[in-house]
Amino acid sequence: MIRRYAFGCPLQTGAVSLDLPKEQDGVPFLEVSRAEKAVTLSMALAKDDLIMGLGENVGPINRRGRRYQSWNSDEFNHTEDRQSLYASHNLLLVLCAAPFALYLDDPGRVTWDLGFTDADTMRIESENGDFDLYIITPEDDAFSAIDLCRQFRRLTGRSYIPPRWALGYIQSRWGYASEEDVKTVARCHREKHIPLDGICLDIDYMDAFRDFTVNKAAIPDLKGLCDRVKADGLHLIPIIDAGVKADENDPVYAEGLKNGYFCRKEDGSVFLAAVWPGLSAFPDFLREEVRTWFGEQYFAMLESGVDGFWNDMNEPALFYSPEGLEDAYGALAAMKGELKAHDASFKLIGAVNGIKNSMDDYRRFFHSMNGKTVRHDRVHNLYGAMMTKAAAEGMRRFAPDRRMLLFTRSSFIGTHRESGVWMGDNFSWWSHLALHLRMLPSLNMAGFIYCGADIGGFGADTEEELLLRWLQLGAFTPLMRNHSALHTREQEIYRFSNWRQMRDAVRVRYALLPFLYSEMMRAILQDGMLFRPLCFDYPLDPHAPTVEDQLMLGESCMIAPVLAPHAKGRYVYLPEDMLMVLFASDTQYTLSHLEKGHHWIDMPDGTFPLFIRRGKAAFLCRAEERSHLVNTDEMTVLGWDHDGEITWYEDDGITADVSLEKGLRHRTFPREA
Ligand code: MIG
Repeated sequence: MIRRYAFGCPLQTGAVSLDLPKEQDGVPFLEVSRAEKAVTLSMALAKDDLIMGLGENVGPINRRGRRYQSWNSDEFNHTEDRQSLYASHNLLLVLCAAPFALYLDDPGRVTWDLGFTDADTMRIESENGDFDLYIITPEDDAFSAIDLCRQFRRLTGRSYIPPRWALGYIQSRWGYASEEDVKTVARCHREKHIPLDGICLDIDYMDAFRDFTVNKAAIPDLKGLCDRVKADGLHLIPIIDAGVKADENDPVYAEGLKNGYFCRKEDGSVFLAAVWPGLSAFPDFLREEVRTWFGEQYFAMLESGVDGFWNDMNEPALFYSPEGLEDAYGALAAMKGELKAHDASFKLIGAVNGIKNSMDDYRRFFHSMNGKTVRHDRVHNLYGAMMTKAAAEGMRRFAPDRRMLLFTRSSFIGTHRESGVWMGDNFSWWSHLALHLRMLPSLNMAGFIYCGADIGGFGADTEEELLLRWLQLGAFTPLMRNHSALHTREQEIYRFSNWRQMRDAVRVRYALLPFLYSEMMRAILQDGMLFRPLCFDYPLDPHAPTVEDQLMLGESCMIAPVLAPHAKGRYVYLPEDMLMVLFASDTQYTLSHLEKGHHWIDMPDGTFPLFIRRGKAAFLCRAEERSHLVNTDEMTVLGWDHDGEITWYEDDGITADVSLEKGLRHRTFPREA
């Protein structure tokens, strides 16, 4: 059951796709209070109530005891205390005696105090005070959390469906700049027989970081390169940034300027801020005509043969505005000679650091929404979502029948219908490997099924063992991309001495690919989740809510990867009897029948487990070096006590029009002893 409550004049975000009538009664469960514009919703929490959701954020799966802020941020420092990352997914699940979910459809700043200030109280505050609040209550007692998420998806629409090849391994690095770089990556994977399906181009492919340009000196013929890459069974995925270089010789800028497509300041002039290309203008993606126009800019590269894009810097990230820079210089000048030793460095650094992604700048420019002028900060969290909508709609117009790969850094609810997400700039830290695991279910709750983190870690220098363990988690995530930052250690698999074990993790992924694709598609087409916390599936198991380092995967499986250095194994909790498949490679693995309960499990370096619930099954196919070569002609069924009937989903992996019924396949196997 879903009910809508309107507060003030809700801004139309497009997040929700069901048109529900406004309730006239008071909001259930929550106490409502107002202070000026702001609205606060609060509720008393009982000791064991669990709070989950909020999509892309740091912290535990059970978010109880913490605070968060919906404010899309270009934040490369994903430390434990971060209250915001790049996205705002205002879905919260309150799993208490009368479980419910709430969705706050508000594009401005929202703070979530989930038992932080007062352990027994939850307080949610909307700064705008104008929003639609949706309250979802269970329709089904047995699986209430899963059911709440399913209803949320019915409210907000079906999740994005990537092409099947997007489940292949993707290699990326900030720094690949030329045709030579692309060829080298392809060749080195080939030489060591490391499976690969895609190569990402980061900003270095552009001409001076200008959107929709290609540096001709480094890539003289993009179409020729795409053709060659395609003939090798690979796909190119270039990046696009939100800001458009303010240069009248740039056709995108000139056209946007002529048509009034950029965000403006109060005095009517175009708002400019520095990002990678230098001073740039920001398309007003909140307007439909601007989205249509920007979406068309993707066409030329699509014509050259690229099969997808990633959208970046769309919070939007702002290095500084000319005004902000002036203010900082002014502040520094005023400090000259005046600073006292004990606070000098703080004040100096503060004045300079403050120019980046500054609130002053976010208040300096305006959008036009349905003919009304709206200051950016009121709708900040929609910006990346609307850029990505522009790209998704453009690609759909370009090739209506074909699926394309798209993933974005910034998002809002609704983006899950158009695109995948990657989790942004993590570090090569073991703690971020664990963070990757914990963010998967909360992103899935919010509808983002096609997602993943930068494998190996983006910032800082990766270590061989960390990359290996990360690949062993990434082997199960829909987006499996190795990506790293400029100036960090190069982390392509082939550079490491234990590349064989890393390759074997990727080969396991390819052997599982038809199974994983099937599980992902069934989750998407049934408004379900691919990754779930254990307590979703075992609501009566008192230990399940405490498990933050294992996940249910699809209908049949559980994962429990190694997340610590030097570990030769780990403790795993089995909520029921399971078959453990301990992979050393796609063809070498051991099977163990394990009973419900706690187990220490040896998982030496090159090995990693997949657990299959008793009575259910998974299957392996023959691994190949490209995903399109992996087929279901032969499969090895893995299971314990299953009935020998395998049902899976399969399609051509590229046609946009899909249906669960048409895709379901069955095969019978002799029952194992
Ligand atoms: O300011 O394009 O998160 O994946 O490599 C950094 C360069 C801009 C941030 C993205 C990262 C990408 C990087 N970008």
